[in-house]
Amino acid sequence: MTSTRGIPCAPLCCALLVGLAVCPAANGEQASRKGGRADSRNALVATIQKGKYKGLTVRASSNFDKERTPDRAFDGDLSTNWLPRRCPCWIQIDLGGEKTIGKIVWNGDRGTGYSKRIPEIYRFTGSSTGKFAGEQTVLAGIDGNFRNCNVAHVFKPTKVRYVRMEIYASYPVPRWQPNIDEIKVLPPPFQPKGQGDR
Ligand SMILES: [Ca+2]
Repeated sequence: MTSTRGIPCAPLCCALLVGLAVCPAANGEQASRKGGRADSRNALVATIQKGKYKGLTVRASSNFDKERTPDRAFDGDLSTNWLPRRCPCWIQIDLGGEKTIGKIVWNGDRGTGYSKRIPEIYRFTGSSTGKFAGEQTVLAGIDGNFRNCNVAHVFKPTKVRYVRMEIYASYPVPRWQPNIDEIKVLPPPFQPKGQGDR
């Protein structure tokens, strides 16, 4: 099912299901099939080489070349980035164990040649198994981001091991690959009043 612009309707499904934890239509395997095939020259599984996530594993639907592998979206360096081959696409991190998270911040571009390729429709989902086959929880996302390349999402504290960003369409051209410099997966920024008192 597609919209009149040819954009997968999965995000709309999610929007309509706000409040429900699981959105099977947003599973990563679907994004993987549409997002492209593996390139044998460039590994789709990478280990983060520096920063606070050093040593953790990242997977992605594709990457454009060996200079912009998926680990570079988590290396703490805004001058390095992940660039997939096309959109829709996805990238996910394995936190190494279940963590309680409540905030995600992403940066899209630092003025490279891809500065006009903004994630327009995207979701962050979390999973304890890494399957992303329907068990995942929708954490945050936007339908219709036309200008922001630095976005912070705060959501209900959720325990997950794997966090995935699924990008369904870019702006201004839905199929153009977006450029992702950094994704930060963070603990809840505050404790809801009263929680833990009993
Ligand atoms: Ca980076």
